[in-house]
Amino acid sequence: MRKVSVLLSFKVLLIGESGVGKTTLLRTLKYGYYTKCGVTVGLDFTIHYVKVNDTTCKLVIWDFGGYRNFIRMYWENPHFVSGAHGVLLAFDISSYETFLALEDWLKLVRKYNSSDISIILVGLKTDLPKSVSRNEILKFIQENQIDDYIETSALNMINVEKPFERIVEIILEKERIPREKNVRKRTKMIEPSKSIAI
Ligand SMILES: Nc1nc2c(ncn2[C@@H]2O[C@H](COP(=O)(O)OP(=O)(O)O)[C@@H](O)[C@H]2O)c(=O)[nH]1
Ligand SMILES: [Mg+2]
Repeated sequence: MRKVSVLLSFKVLLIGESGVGKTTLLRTLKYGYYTKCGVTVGLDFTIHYVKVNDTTCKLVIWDFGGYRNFIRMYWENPHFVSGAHGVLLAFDISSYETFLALEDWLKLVRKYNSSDISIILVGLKTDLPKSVSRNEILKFIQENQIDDYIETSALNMINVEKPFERIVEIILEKERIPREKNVRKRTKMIEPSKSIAI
């Protein structure tokens, strides 16, 4: 039987306050073990591949430095956040401030992307004592049309790959559902960049 494997490319934003553990999560994903890393200055990119059934998806993950002066830069240069297919909205489960700051990050994402953009809330550092209650997290998810919630600990290697696999599943699922007429099209549509006949 002839099978076709298609490589799809998605722009995924990894955003949230500085110090919540975004870059560490990416490095743990890449190397397979927990490593410490330096502060992200401006913006970093990581490529990661996820296979769903016969489809290989290439994630171009934009890892945002979370310092306030960088945030101003993102607001002033919409191309940083626009045209995204998915968002991993990250906070540190042991820091209530980083949870409160999610609203600002969400505003930035929503302003420059289509209303049906796929968003996963990611609670990082679950090895530490929790400062955010389950109810507050559920309320945030419901009020902000978040597609899923995943807790991870890079330190304990818990759910390191899951947010990246799940965002692909959600993006693909949304693409299958016909768009409502009034939903604005994404700046960049998903395009098959390669077809391989096996
Ligand atoms: N306890 C704990 N600390 C973590 C974890 N992930 C990252 N860190 C620490 O949190 C700090 C900030 O991490 P970093 O990845 O630079 O955060 P970013 O600014 O969001 O990219 C570093 O000292 C990391 O070692 C985790 O899963 N558990
Ligand atoms: Mg970083």
